[in-house]
Amino acid sequence: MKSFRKILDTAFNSAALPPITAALILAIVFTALLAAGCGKKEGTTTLNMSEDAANKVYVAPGKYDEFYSFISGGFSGQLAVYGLPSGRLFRVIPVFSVDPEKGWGYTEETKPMLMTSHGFIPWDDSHHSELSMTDGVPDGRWIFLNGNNTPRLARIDLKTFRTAEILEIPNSAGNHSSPFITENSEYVVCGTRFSIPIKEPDVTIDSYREKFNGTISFVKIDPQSGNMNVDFQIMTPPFDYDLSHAGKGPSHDWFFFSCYNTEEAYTLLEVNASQKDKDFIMAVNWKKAEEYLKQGKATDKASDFYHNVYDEATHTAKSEVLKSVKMLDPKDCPGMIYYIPCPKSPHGADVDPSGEYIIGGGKLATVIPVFSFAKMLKAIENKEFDGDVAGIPVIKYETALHGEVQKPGLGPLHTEFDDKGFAYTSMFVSSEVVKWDIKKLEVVDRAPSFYSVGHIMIPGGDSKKPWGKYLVVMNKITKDRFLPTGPELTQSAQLYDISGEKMKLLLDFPTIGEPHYAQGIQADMLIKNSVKIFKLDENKHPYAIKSVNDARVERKGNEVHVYVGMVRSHFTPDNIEGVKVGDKVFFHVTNMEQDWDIPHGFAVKGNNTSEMLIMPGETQTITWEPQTATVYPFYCTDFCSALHQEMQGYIRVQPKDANVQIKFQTGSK
Ligand code: RUQ
Ligand code: CUA
Repeated sequence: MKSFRKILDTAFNSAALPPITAALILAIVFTALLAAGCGKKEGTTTLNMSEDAANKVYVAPGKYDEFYSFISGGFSGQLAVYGLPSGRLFRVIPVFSVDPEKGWGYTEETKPMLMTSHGFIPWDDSHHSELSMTDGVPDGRWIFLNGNNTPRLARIDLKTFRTAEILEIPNSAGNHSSPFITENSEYVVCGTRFSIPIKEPDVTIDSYREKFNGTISFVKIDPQSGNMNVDFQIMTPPFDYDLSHAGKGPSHDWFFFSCYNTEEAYTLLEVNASQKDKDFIMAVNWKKAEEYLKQGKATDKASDFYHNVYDEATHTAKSEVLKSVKMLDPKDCPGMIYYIPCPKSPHGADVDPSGEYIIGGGKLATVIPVFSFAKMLKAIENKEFDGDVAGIPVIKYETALHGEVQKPGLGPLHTEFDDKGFAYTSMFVSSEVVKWDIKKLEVVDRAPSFYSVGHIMIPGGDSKKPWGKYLVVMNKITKDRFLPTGPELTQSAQLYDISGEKMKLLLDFPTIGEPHYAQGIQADMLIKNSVKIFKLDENKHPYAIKSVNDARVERKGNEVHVYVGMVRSHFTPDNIEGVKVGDKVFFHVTNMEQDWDIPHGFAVKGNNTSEMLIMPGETQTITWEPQTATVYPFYCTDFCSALHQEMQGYIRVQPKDANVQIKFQTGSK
């Protein structure tokens, strides 16, 4: 490891190197690091581990973890829920994905959640999660997740741990700088990674500089229901907007976005977007934007996009198609946006708990720049600008700078904070976490990560009040850390104890999908609100049954609607006849239980969707188009009682031209 760091130090200290050479060296050395197993030294782990570590992550059987953590699933499109400090996986929440384990995206009720202007899209790439906040502190109501590929924003309800809402983001591509939130959950932002042609769709790619634009969307959150709508968008120069964070305290009115590719390259970005010494942090005064919106400065931009909401009263999602958004152009809105130069291709744009310091994580930078919000305001007041980009003033680097952390390591990516005035920055290339003093800008500790850390997370670590006890490190490469599982190894995270002066590695744990960013919250805050059952009385699903006496089968043309009731351990009805090939069968299944943790499952032989998993008091529907005349079994898929294996039934399907009547029964009825 050391020797690689030396090579890199040399590479970066030779300031004479043109930027392209530095970028190339970086790439070459990184490749070498990978080839060398990321420079792992035997015994490094054991050095850090101790009995103490085992004790610290041990959660005795039957005991609860202290924190929930929500780790994004990257290209799995899901969000996974783990306990800390144990690292135990509790639940995988399907968000932008189908999930046959739960029937998500297969049942008629959940299919609309995955509708977009491009049709039904059962996949996305989810990088960042963000908890809702009150007074700058996670409040445990909702968690938001971004979808990169087909730009979407999701809200997950933390009472049910289910996706409650998905909003497509128009005029965007690669919704990456998302879903960061303001102190009182006024807005969640969505910044586009790819700039795209917005004014006219069909243009040549080489007209990028003239015809492409970025957008930043401000999605308003209803304080009661959590419902999301695109309040306004801001059209920006064609850069790549990477990450962001809202201000807090004194900087409450502002949002900070990192951007790379200020070179405005549209090909071979690896080289062409690494030319400049500095890119930008974009500071947006969203209060000003709101004023301009009120003054009617926005134009209506026609845009088709989907808004999907899951209603827990009907247990059903509905889609609506929206047609237009309000677009603000910075040219008409002086004082709304400023650029601050930031070395070099920044990823993280992180605001410390006091709201005074803004930290840029320049992937290719050799320092960590720390900006001062107060100085930024002064610089704006005194018009200390270095020209402008498309009318947006560029603040002079030094005038907004609090200072730089020197020689922090290589490839600073992302910074989180503890409750004692320290910042922690992940270093992708040198594969470590660096702890530093925010005021003094001095590195006080460093700990290796295994390997190539991306984001890090301290529960509450991007809020006003971090719980500065644990640090989760999310790695890009696991190499030799786990049992081999073929060409692809498990993804993983690591847990560090940060309660003392030195960071201590406690645990490696595997994760679902590729973990990018995560959030953590004290478990007590969620436990008390967790829903145990849905009240059957309050079930407003149009095909729900409240009593087994209402269980029935009805034919409507070639549709057969089966109203099924489930109670341990039988279906009502469990014998059904009178269905024909060519029919479309709708199983509307109500779980009539009113006990916690008693879902029932439902599956029928040969059905080419998935099972359903129905929570107590809930109704779900699956469709089935039988192809062959015979008798088909169906059964409960979730072990619900000693007689779960008896929870089964038959449905008879006859030839297309058979002259049959619907018949159904349970027992001798
Ligand atoms: S990112 S290191 Cu797309 Cu925030 Cu993953
Ligand atoms: Cu119901 Cu198993």
